[in-house]
Amino acid sequence: MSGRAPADFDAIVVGAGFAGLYMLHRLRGLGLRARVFEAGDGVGGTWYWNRYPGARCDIESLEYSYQFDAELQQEWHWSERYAPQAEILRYIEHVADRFDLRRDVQLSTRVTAAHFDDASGLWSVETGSADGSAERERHTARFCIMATGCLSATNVPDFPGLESFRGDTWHTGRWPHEGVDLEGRRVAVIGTGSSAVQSIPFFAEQAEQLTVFQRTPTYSIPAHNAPLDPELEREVKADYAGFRARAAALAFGANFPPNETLALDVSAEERERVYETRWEAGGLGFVTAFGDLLRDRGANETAGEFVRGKIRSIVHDPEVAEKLLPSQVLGCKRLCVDTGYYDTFNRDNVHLVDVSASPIEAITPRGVRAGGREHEVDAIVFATGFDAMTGALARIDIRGSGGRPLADKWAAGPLTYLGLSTAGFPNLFVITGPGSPSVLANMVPAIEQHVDWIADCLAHLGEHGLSRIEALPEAETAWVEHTNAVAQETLFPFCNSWYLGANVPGKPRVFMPYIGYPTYVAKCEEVAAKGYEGFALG
Ligand code: NA7
Repeated sequence: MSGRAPADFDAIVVGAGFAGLYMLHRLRGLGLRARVFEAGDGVGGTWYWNRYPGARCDIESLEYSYQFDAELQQEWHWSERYAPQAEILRYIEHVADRFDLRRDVQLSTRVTAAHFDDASGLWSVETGSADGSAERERHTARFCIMATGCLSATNVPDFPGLESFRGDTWHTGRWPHEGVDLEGRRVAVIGTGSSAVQSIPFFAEQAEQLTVFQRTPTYSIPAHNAPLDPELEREVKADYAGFRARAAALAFGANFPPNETLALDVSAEERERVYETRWEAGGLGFVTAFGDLLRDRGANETAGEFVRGKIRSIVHDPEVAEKLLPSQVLGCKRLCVDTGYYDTFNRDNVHLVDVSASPIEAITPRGVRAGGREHEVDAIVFATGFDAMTGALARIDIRGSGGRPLADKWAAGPLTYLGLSTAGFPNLFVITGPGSPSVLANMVPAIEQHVDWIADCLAHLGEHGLSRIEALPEAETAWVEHTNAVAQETLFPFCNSWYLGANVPGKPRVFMPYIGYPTYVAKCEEVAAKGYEGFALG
């Protein structure tokens, strides 16, 4: 690439999860000098941090893996239908070793700032040790690539009195590596999203008393997890590429393709039969049981009622069952996938506190106060989720051309072109950023698609003697409008989900992911084929 001011690196990558590691591999393949900075003491991103009991992927393991290397995907053997956290972390570590990635990954290093310098055309990236103890350092690079993850910035609500609590507190997304012994303890769990749904059955087995504080009841579909079927593994591995291609045409998995039939076009008996089949199959494929479940409230209501019926049949105490019944649009918050979640509420040592009408008032030295009553506990688990999609970027002081802070530009919600890039921030890329399918696709293939697009783009710049790329404001505006318009055609914007930022008080309410993975991929390919349409190259 021409016109280069000397830089420490060609590219700096922030984060060493699935995205950062593959990005490094591709950058090396282009002969570029790259450095990855990672706050954790190990690689793995999400799967490094989320070690709470029961943590596992809600996408099936044969699909939740890299496909960039045919040998890698043949060699690796998953032990279960849904891989547990420890196994996914082992896989990522294996990839890091197999492709000799670690020597360019600087661990225990938090990126605190990234500033674009107009004069040199370089990014200046400031790092410190993850605990803030070591001196800050600055490194320059022509390209800065944010592989910071969609669900990495943890969210602990600002409950009054939080600091006064005398017992232990943990967030599911920052679970202690040495584990936690709950034997004989009274434990509170705040939240009933995926992390809570996966961990509550484990906590209930250990703790003396478990009190679950539920603000919104959740729809959860059984995982029916089991050892991986060797016959299925053989079949998939016989034509892994074909399997991946079929999966790429869908959002969440090749095994349960969407049913195009509309729920309201069939009889009640037929709907029941289809829902029962999907329930028995288990997992996220439930939401694609009919073609209109995320488009038509009446259709959605039939699926919601089916799940409510299941909850009533599983939970013995009708009062508890009633409290557990979700009423919002099914699938509008990400569905949970569980093993024994609802059944856990049949245990004598598990108590459910509904805080939907009267929110948690305070954390006291001895417990949690809600509805005017203090619930005494020895430990509190915050299963309260993440500042999703933008949180990790917001925690870095990112400034673009003219010193403009990204926080200012995104004050009313994220603005991107293709979720990859934002106008006014030249040579900055975001992997699976807001405005891309990301969390509404299978994350690993979505990451590979972004990384490949970015790598091909850098190769294009190099081949043409160019050193700068920046999204055009008009292309960005059109993309944001299109992303919103697509979302408005669905039921997604109609509940308080983290897709909308609704779980973080004060966060602008904007639907962040792009709905429609295949359409999105086609658009990215078209943009590249047209010489990076919508970008200014220089
Ligand atoms: P989620 O799905 O965001 O769940 C967080 C939970 O915490 C959810 O039930 C929230 O209730 C609850 N919450 C948040 N703030 C409060 C307050 N102030 N009071 C009471 N309850 C609260 O996070 P997860 O970690 O479970 O899962 C995140 C994703 O990871 C998941 O979707 C998968 O993709 C993997 P709310 O629903 O907002 O009323």
